[in-house]
Amino acid sequence: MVYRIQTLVSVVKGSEKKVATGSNKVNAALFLLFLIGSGVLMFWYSIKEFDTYHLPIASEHGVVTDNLFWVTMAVTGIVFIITHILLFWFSYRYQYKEENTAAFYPDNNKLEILWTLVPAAVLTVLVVSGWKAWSDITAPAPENAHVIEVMGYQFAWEFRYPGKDKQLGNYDYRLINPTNSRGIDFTDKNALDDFPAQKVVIPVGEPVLFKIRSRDVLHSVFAPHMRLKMDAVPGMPTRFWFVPTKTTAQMRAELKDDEFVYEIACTEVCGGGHFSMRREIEVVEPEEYQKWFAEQKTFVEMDPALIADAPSEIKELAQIESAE
Ligand SMILES: [Cu+2]
Repeated sequence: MVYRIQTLVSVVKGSEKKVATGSNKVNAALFLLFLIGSGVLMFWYSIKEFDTYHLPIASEHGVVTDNLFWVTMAVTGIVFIITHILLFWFSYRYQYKEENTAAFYPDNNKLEILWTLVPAAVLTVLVVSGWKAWSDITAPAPENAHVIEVMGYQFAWEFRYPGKDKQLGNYDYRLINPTNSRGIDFTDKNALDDFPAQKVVIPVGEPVLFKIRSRDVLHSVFAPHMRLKMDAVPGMPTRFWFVPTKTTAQMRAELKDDEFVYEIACTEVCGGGHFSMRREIEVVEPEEYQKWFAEQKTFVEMDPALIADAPSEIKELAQIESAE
């Protein structure tokens, strides 16, 4: 600081006219080199990895989110490119030279109005269209939606289907124990036909509602092909509904990849095993879904001890249901 003041004072006095012009030239050239180098790298990488960040869409609302994404990308991308070319080019073009003198340019109202109103208008359009799309996507699910509970914990997802009654049984964290990892209340008759699943199986073309919760810390459900992403928050159930548009088989044919599966990942860093929170979604034809649904075993069928302490009418109900 003191050195800078000394230098400036001596420049004003005229005693030290010579500022290091050599390092200025090098800096100016580096600015230009950085602009060209990073520009080339950015375009090269974006094009090379296009297929890994632009996955085919497999849900109805996915088309809307992708359109929004690309419109936003185009607007902000063009502005980004223009401003950065100018930023680095000006640093080069107007590098220090002894013969240059600074111009005094107090203000320009027209220009200021222009660069305030244009971005304000563009951002308003982006924000309002995004808000509209988001309120459509997060509107209440249709009555006939297939409900699936998605519970995150360190470190996996657990899925629960409501069974024939289409009603998930209640749960309470105080009921969680080694045989009841989800804390399901088996004194609630709605829980009697609930069943677990290792992967999410859903019918194509029909609405699906994920009821999302967490057992411990923050997690986030992420199904990239479905353009689905929703946090799992302990103590605060969240939800997301969507309509899958392509079966796993159709997507395999489209991608010419027989191993393809839709994935669910956790997209909230939640601890050491975060990476392992991978599960599959299998999208099938509605008939196949009905068949699969009917074949599943309920929690109580798999472990009758779960209702050992339940009232006698619950036990009777369970017997009637398993006899059906
Ligand atoms: Cu997680």
